[in-house]
Amino acid sequence: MPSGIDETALRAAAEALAGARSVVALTGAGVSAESGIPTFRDAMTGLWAKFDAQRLATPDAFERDPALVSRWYDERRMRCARCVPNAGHSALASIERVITARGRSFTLLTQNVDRLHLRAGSERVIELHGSLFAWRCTVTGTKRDDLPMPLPNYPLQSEAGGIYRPGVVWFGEELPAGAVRRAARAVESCDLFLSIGTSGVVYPAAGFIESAAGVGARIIEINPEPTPLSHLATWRFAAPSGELLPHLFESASFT
Ligand code: BV8
Repeated sequence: MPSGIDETALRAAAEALAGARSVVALTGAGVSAESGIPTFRDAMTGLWAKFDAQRLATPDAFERDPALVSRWYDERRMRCARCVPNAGHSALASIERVITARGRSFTLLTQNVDRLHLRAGSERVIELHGSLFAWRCTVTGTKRDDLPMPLPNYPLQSEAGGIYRPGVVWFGEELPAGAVRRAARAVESCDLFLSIGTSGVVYPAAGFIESAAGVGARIIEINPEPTPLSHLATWRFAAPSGELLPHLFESASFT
């Protein structure tokens, strides 16, 4: 058990999970931290230390320097490919399996672009911000997730005479409408919402936490640090998700 965790609160949150009719989980970069992937805010080290992620993850940056931005994403893609899902990813996949086997609803909204939830076996995943493993032709919009690692050059020309851009949602870009619609529908009918490893500052993703509170769902926040939305949490666990989630799952007496 992670140090400093209130066992009574953990048991109460576990019972809420075991009895929930419809569960939504929102994950952020913190869920992948224990897999060795730096959080979005801590990501800018080494060659990238002089850049600001929020400025690099924009259409303008790509427009200005497609080679630099393509290289940043390709290096992140290769780093993620070398990492493996951690116990937090696995616990979420187990929670999904147990809940859906009982005919109840589970939806995983992720802001992460590392595909670790899918590699851990989660299936009901909505990738709100796309994926590092998908690239898109700037002319035809054709998506490719089979491009060689590393890319042969930066940027990589596409067959249609354009270039391949990262298949992620940049700041200032709309999220995929279908993903937002499916996410909003899941949140509207949820009675339990888990906010895990996210700083809760990027919208519209963070807005799903507020929407869950708005429909009366109970909220479990798992994050070593408080967030601007911690006040909405019914239970807040200041612990790494890779440690807390397995205990939450094991403490839940699913009937
Ligand atoms: C949009 C993909 C409509 C790319 C990402 C001005 C102009 C345009 C838009 C805006 C604007 N002002 C505000 C906005 C809206 C903007 C926004 O929210 N900005 C914020 C910064 C204020 N949003 C957008 O632009 C979105 N689109 O609004 O479209 C529109 C269109 C045009 C004009 C206006 C509006 C698009 C947002 C998506 C951007 N793309 N990712 C890439 O990866 O390169 S966002 C990226 O940052 C991540 O995906 C993630 O979502 C976000 C970082 O958040 P976190 O995941 O929470 O990660 P972070 O590092 O912040 O925190 C990690 C947390 O984990 C911490 O709390 C830490 O304590 C915790 N932690 C650490 N270790 C652990 C842990 N927790 C648990 N266990 C651990 N072991």
